[in-house]
Amino acid sequence: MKKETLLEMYYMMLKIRRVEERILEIFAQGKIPGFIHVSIGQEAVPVGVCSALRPDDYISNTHRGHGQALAKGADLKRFMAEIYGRKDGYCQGKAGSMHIACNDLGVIGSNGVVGGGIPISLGTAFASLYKGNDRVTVCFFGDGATNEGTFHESLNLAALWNLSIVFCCENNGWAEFTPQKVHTKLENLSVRAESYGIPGVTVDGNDVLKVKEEAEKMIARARKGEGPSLLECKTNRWFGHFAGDAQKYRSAQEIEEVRSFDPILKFQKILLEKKNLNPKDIEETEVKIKSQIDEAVAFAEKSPIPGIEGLLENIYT
Ligand SMILES: Cc1ncc(C[n+]2csc(CCOP(=O)(O)OP(=O)(O)O)c2C)c(N)n1
Repeated sequence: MKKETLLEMYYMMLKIRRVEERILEIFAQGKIPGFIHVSIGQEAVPVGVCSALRPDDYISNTHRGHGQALAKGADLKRFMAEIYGRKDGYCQGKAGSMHIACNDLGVIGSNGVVGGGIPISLGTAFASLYKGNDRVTVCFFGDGATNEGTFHESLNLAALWNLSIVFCCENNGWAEFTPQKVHTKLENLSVRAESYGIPGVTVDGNDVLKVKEEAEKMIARARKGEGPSLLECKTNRWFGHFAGDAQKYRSAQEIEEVRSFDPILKFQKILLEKKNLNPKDIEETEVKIKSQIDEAVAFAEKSPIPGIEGLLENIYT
C-alpha cells in the first residue's frame, strides 16, 4: 500500500476520534440538540471499509455513524453544522447526528430505527442493478441489528437478486445495555451469511489493515456482479450507548480493558515501526485536526438556526 494511503487512513481515524471527543464536550455544554452516539474505539471499521470504496459508491450509516459519514468524505464544516442542527448542515439542520445524510457523497442516511437502514440500502443496490452500473453499496449496522427481521429479510432478498452490496456489521459487543452473549447464542455473527447462501467473514475490527483487506475483496466481488457478502468487524465501544450513559452495567475493569485494543494506537505502532510516520508527523496531524475542528465548530455556531418557514422544504413523505 502506498505511504500516502496509509497516512490518509491514519489521519481519518484520528480525525474521527478527535471530532467525537469534541462533540461530547459540546454536547455536555448543552449546545447540541437531540441524542449523540459516539463510535470512539471503533474507528478502524469505517476507515478500513470506506478506504476501499470509490467516491461514487453508496453507504448507509447508523445512529452511531459519525465515523462512517466522515470516512466517506463528509465536509467537516457541513457535518458539524448538521450536528448542531443548523441551516448550513448537510440536511439543513433537520437530521442532526442520528439522521445525517450526504447526498453528494452517496451517504444515504443514518437511521434511528435499529436495522432500518438495511432494507433502504437494498434500494441503492437495486438502482445499480437496474441502471446497469457498477456502483457498490456498503450497509453498516451493529450486532444488535442482526436480530431484527429487516436484517434477515434484506440478506435473503439481496442474495436472491444478486445485489452489489456488502453488509458490514460493526460489532462493538453491545446493543444498548445488552451484551452480545445475552442477545444471541452465536459468537461470530458472520455465520448468519451461510443461511442466505452468501459469504461471511469475521475480522479483527480494531485492525484497520485487516478490515480494508477483507472489505476490498468483498467490494471487488460485488462490483463484478458476483453478489452480496457479510463482513463482521469485531471492535469495542469505549463509551456508553449514548452521550450521558455512565455505563453502570459494565465493570470498571472491562471499560479499562477495551481501551487496550485502541485501533489508532495499534495502527500508529505499525506505521512508526515501518517508518511511514515519525513522532513529529503525529504532532503535526494533531495540530492540523484541531484547527480543522475549531474552524468547523466556529462555522456551525455562526450558522443560523433553521426557521419555521423551511419546515416542509426538502421533506419527502
Ligand atoms: C427498531 C428499534 N428497536 C429498538 C430501538 C432502541 N435502540 C436504539 S439503539 C439500540 C441498540 C442497537 O445496537 P446495535 O445494533 O448493536 O448498534 P450499536 O448501538 O451498538 O452501535 C436499541 C435497541 C430502536 N431505536 N429501534
